[in-house]
Amino acid sequence: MNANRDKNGPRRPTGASEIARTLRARGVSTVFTLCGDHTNPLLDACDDAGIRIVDTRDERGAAWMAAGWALATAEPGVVVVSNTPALTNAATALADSTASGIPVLCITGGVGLDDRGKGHPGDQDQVAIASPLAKWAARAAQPDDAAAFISRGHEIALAPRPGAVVVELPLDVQQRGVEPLSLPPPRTDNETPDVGEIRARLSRAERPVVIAGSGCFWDGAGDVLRALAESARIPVFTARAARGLLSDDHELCMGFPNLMAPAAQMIFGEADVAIVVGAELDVLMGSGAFHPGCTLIRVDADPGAFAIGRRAEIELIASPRATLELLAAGAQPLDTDGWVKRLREAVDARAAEVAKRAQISSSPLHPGRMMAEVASKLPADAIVTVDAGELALWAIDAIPARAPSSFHTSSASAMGALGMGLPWAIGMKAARPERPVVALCGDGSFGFTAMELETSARHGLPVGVVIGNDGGWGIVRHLQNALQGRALASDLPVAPYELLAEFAGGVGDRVEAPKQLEIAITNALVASRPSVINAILDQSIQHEAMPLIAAMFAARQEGASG
Ligand SMILES: Cc1ncc(C[n+]2csc(CCOP(=O)(O)OP(=O)(O)O)c2C)c(N)n1
Ligand SMILES: [Mg+2]
Repeated sequence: MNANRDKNGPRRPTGASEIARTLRARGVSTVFTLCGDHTNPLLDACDDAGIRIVDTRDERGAAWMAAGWALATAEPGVVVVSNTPALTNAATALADSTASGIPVLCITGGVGLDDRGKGHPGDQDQVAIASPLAKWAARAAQPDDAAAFISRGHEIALAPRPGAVVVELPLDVQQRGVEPLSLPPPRTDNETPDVGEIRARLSRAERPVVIAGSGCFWDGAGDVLRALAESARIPVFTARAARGLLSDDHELCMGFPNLMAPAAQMIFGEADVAIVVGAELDVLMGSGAFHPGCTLIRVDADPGAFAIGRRAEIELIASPRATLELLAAGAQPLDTDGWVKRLREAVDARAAEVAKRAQISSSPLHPGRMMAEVASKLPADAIVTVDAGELALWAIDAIPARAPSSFHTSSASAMGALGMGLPWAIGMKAARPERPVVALCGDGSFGFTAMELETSARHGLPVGVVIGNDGGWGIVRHLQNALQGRALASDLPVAPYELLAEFAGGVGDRVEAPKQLEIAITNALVASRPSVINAILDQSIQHEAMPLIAAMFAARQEGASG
């Protein structure tokens, strides 16, 4: 118990209580944590301030839950970890959030400043450890300044380009008495972007396209994106955190601009004006491989985005929301009916191909049938995370994004890390309890953070986990076989993962046939406890993109040895 609380009369503010008050004032309602002696005062103060504490089983899980919270709300997620080993555990999730542009504020405790250099456990330089992983890492050494550091950290995490911020709070900084903090909110620059040149180019366009990326999500630009698309009749692709900002069901939405999708190949080969807003032109999007005749226009609040991919003719450093709003306001309908129709046909033809997988009735399950079954049961507001290698290819094909913040895949994260599917899902459920949340995991990926099932049960944050169990690190195994002629260190047992649900107080099912999966998924979507559906897959099936991926690796191998 807080020593200050025992005394009668008003409590004296401490570093910890001012931080908790500041977090609350900034709208933070939930923190994810795993306890430790060096954060007790802060957790105590958070509870006193009415902040919900979701305690987890591993700091990696906690930090990924904070990232999930961010992806569901467009606000920074907050994670509190105890000290050096807790920070290093969280490191993968923090690094992944920074790399993927997801705002997370990580507060780490630390040995008291007076105790430094005396051999206390955890007395390492956490700022040095965090610096390469974080957008900003700092130690709050003065109790009176500590809340200001946290406030600043919260702001920096969300500012373009978002990322993880780490603030170390030594124990004594949390405990000492302080003067209450009063911080004026920073002024925002409301300068109006100059969109004259973009408007002029757009007015002459015959085959325009907009690619909206994560920057549109963080900037709350969904409504203006839709307004521009509809008023100017421009087809739109959505990438990463922007998936679902314009529903995949909308006639002008062409889905994710994945280089392998026929509609994406059409825009790279034929678009005459491409406006890329808040999106990074990474390798999944062919690094923005538009043909030379296409005028590429890039808009981003962070000019760093322009450094990756094809150079643009026009680069505008501006808020995606403000820019799209201005473009929508002055937009005239373009004569794009033929262009939209051709793209639509390409999208629909591909969807029809994928839909055929719903007819495959073999057992063990075909991964395409598994995805078809899941997709057919998901309500439009469901949130899906995908955590796997090859399984993600099947998921990207089949699972539509019909609402903002509804589809998140680890393989689209900038690090390509595994293990976030379940913790992301739990963080999202904490933020959006009214929406069904499903994590689609590979059997390998699930293992990294499976213990968080217990967190999900204990905190009443039920998520459905569907494991595509191919008894292995499937995508690696397929590539090893293709490139080296044998698999090595990539087999796993076809383990009874459904039993883990029971241990955690949830519901487990092992399914091998489509009908069983249909029943299990229907139940999982309405369950009040976590569910684990262990879907046993036919290991002989490989996704049709695998030979292409293998050829890419083979070409690189040749290049390296040639
Ligand atoms: C943290 C981490 N470790 C290792 C890898 C390398 N890796 C990429 S895909 C993959 C296999 C994933 O297996 P699984 O989750 O079972 O999905 P599957 O490919 O079988 O569908 C591995 C090990 C990684 N991306 N991230
Ligand atoms: Mg697997």
